[in-house]
Amino acid sequence: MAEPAKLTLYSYWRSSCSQRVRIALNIKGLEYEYKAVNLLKGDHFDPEFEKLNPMKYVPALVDGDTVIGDSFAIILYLEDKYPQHPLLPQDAKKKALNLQAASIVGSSIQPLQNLPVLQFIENKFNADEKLTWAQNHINKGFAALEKLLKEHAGKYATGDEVQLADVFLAPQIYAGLVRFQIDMSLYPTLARLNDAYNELPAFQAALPQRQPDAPSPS
Ligand SMILES: N[C@@H](CCC(=O)N[C@@H](CS)C(=O)NCC(=O)O)C(=O)O
Repeated sequence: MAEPAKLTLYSYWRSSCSQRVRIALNIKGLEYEYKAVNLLKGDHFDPEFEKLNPMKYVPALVDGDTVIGDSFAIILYLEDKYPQHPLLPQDAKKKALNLQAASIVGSSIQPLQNLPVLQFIENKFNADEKLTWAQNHINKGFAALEKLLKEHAGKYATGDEVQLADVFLAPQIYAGLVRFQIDMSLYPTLARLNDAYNELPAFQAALPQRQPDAPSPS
């Protein structure tokens, strides 16, 4: 019998978009080969990598002859192809809530604090402006997520099961805390969820500092 094709994830240790996919793969118990793409060295501009992700972003996933270069698309693909430990509920309303929360992170927070945007602001203004810019957009998104989820959250964002919203939230909260000094006491629901994520092996194994390309602690 043919060996099942091995999954390969092109990732950068500190990329929150890659972290989402690492969490989803871990939750679904899928083994994968980790290929590091060093964003600081510009590996993502290599023409060979561009064949995997035409936007020249991480992550990219290769599964046999399937190549996907976007974390949302990758996670929805994994959900269809590997339905174990589903990340989207059957209930239409709860599913929409998960998609909404994921979209707030993926469309209204992360793109505004992506590396080239921050580099542009730092070059045009200074490092303080860069931080203020990132904090404004993260706080706007977190305030919306706090309002949206506080009525629905159980142990996790939309109930007592880990779902898509959690997969997107955890890396963004991590980045907010570690890279952008966000005061999470303003968002008690999100802060509580973050404590719950920190207890889960699938989330722990996906943390930036646990990745093979993370710099060793000094
Ligand atoms: N919508 C894309 C966004 C991907 C993205 O912005 N990736 C960032 C890291 S989280 C990146 O590669 N940044 C490097 C750059 O823009 O030069 C996704 O969800 O995969």
